[in-house]
Amino acid sequence: MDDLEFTHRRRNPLNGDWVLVSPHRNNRPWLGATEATVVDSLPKHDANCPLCPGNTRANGEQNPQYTHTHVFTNDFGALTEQAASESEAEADPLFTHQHATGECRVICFSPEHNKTLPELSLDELVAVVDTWRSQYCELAKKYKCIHIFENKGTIMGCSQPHPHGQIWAHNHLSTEIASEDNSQAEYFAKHGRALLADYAKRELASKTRVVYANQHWLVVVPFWAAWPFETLLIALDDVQDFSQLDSQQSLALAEALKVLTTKYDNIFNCSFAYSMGWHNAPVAENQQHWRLHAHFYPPLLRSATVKKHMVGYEMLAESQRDLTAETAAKILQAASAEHYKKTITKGS
Ligand code: H2U
Ligand code: ZN
Repeated sequence: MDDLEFTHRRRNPLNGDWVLVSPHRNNRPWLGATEATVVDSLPKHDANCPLCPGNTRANGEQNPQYTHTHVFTNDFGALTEQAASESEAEADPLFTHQHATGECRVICFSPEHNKTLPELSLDELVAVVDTWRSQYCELAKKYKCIHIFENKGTIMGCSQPHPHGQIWAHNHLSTEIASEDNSQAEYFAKHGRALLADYAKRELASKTRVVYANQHWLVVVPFWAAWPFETLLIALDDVQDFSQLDSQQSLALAEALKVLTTKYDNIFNCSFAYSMGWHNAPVAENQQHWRLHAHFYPPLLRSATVKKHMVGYEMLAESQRDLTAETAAKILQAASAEHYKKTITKGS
């Protein structure tokens, strides 16, 4: 693919979006992280944190003395179980609207205020995966579309440093899930195979963009990545949602999460901000076209503070990037799988 050295566009087969890639602008050889190490000095327990064990939240409720993960209903949830009215939504072509009901929850990943995902032990990460799984199973009885995600870092609008994620579950299909569902169903109808199964195979064969792989999971900088260090975490087995994961797949997922989030932190020796989230198949019969996957969208570009701004052309036209997916993958491949904080402790 020599023509990829010149400005070109790449298409995201999951949602149909295009990204403009300008490799001539920023693919200088990477010299490794030149950043000073950023060490945050957060306490293990913060009396003012609404997510720490034993503390009181905004609604006056007290958190239990939890020891692994803790899930509670978001006190300021964007979705509620009650619809505004019983009347049918109007289908006005210019003022179209529909009722939206659902539930929003918060998941504390650890009782320790100052730990992030890469700093959790494998067992603690398995507990996070198991919580995602049990929450999915419970909510799938009631809702069609279950978004499990994490906003990490103030740069991404995350309000609390305490390690946590969120769940928004609802009955309508969100825009992104609807378009990924259509694309994967179309691909399956045409080729008789799942789009992401084929994609994972091709990436594993070429290795160019592969960041990490184990028996059950693949981490790749997708060919169509829009964010500088965007990755896609794909289940290698024929699974469509969290309810299907067995203990081996869950353990392997914990391992993949540990390596990926550690590598992220090691790029700029800082706690690497991102929004990540799971794309489960919509709850329905016959979802063989779908493959369970997660997207990681980190905003940092050049340092612990210099982020990629999705403005101007991106807002008005389509995403644009200078750093190619292949260069980003090389940087992630070269990043150590041992967390920089551990290296400091050892070295001092
Ligand atoms: P972020 O992941 O964007 O930081 O959101 C944390 C969520 O925690 C946010 O949605 C909820 C906020 O509504 N929250 C509570 O439900 N209760 C609290 O006491 C504080 C934060
Ligand atoms: Zn806390």
